[in-house]
Amino acid sequence: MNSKGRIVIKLGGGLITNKNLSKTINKEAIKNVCNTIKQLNDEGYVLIIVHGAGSYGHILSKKMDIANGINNEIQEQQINAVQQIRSNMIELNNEVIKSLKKIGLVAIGHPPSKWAKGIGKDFTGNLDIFETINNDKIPICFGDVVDRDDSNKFGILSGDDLMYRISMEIPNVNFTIFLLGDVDGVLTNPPNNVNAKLIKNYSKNDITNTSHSSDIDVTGGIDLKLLRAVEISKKIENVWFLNGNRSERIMQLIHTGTTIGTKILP
Ligand code: IP8
Repeated sequence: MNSKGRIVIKLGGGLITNKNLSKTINKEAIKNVCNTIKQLNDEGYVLIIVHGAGSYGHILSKKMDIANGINNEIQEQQINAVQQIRSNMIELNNEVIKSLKKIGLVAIGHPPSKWAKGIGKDFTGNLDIFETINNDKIPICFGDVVDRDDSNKFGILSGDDLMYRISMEIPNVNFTIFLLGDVDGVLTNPPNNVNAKLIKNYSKNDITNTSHSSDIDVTGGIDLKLLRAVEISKKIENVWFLNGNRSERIMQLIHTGTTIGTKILP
């Protein structure tokens, strides 16, 4: 492990897809963020990538009530939907891997449905796959439908829970970064509110009037992200929410320790 340490970065589903329209990808955003990842990799940082599901996962999960586990009345449709969502997620993951490959980076996808069980931050599964010793193969995983050992049979493991466990358990993480799609960081009000202002330092007791669009999002939206991020910040000094469309801010943060965005405090 080199002295620069690791960066754990989540490409939010709202950044890499259009969340409202089923299976619509934002290739330009993926390309830009991959270029930044390349720069970081060239500078010797070891990266771990997590990504969200956006419209490749949340819409069908919502429609088929996947988060609440098996429902005998619609069991058959649900089982088909689970297969469909898992395959959608691998497709989205492959788009990110392909985009990295185009610029000379090798990323290895680790679909959680194949190695993780259970939902929430106490899911089980061997996290050693993320503990790469150099930066020539970047591990990448994503929020997914996973099996559960209880009567629910399946459920949704969010990329935010993966961010938490990876940041807490893999050694030498110096930065944990959540990239958002359309905002500069955590805001005081939903982004469409004219009074919305950027919160530069967020800690647990800060009140935000977040807009968790539960009609689309089947995990916890910004609320779950914030909860996990605060927990991560107890261990990792640099936990940030940034605008994923402003790659220069990611570089500025890594180089100077600060930028426009929200720093999460314990
Ligand atoms: O977007 C959700 O992951 P997230 C995964 O990281 C699915 O919360 C399949 C909806």
